[in-house]
Amino acid sequence: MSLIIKSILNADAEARYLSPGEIEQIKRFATTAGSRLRLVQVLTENRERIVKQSGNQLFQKRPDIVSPGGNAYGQEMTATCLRDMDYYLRLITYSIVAGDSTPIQEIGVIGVREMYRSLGTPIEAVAESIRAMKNVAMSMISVEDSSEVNNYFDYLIAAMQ
Ligand SMILES: CCC1=C(C)/C(=C/C2=NC(=C\c3[nH]c(/C=C4\NC(=O)[C@H](C)[C@H]4CC)c(C)c3CCC(=O)O)/C(CCC(=O)O)=C2C)NC1=O
Repeated sequence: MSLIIKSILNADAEARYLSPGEIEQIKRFATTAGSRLRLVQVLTENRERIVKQSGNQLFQKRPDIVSPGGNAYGQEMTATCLRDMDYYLRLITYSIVAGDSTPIQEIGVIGVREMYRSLGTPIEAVAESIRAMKNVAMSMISVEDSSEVNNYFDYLIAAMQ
């Protein structure tokens, strides 16, 4: 859900006009639209590089997960691991567009612990992979654009701890 839709639904639920605070938030959302879309473009265009580089960093730090007995051992499982990383990067781009962490939360966070527990996937290593993607992504974007992106990566990392 985008910030605009969310504000409208909240206001309408109470049959009221948008509050000055909500209008201010939407104004900020509108002023940052250009920079947010630029970010999404960079992340989208570089998705393969981001996932590959961070995947390599993860496997260097945690060789156990790609060793025999590890959850991402073998070509197919390693590919599935990288696919999960790509999923999370995609959810982050959705949230940057929406200006709202709801897409990350609803698609990628709710139930994630239980899911990874049942798959035998070490969730702290998934968090590590997202931390690596954050660092690689940060090296591609300007400092002034980075705080918005940082927030969503951090939100996801925190949800996995
Ligand atoms: C968009 C929302 C969404 C998410 C998040 C998602 C995750 C997801 N990851 C899965 C598997 C998996 N996920 C991993 C990931 C890893 N293993 C590790 O050791 C690493 C730490 C990590 C990579 C960073 C692996 C290896 C599997 C396969 C496990 C197995 O089949 O035994 C599965 C089981 C089904 C399948 O194999 O596709 C799901 C549903 N699916 C979704 O639709």
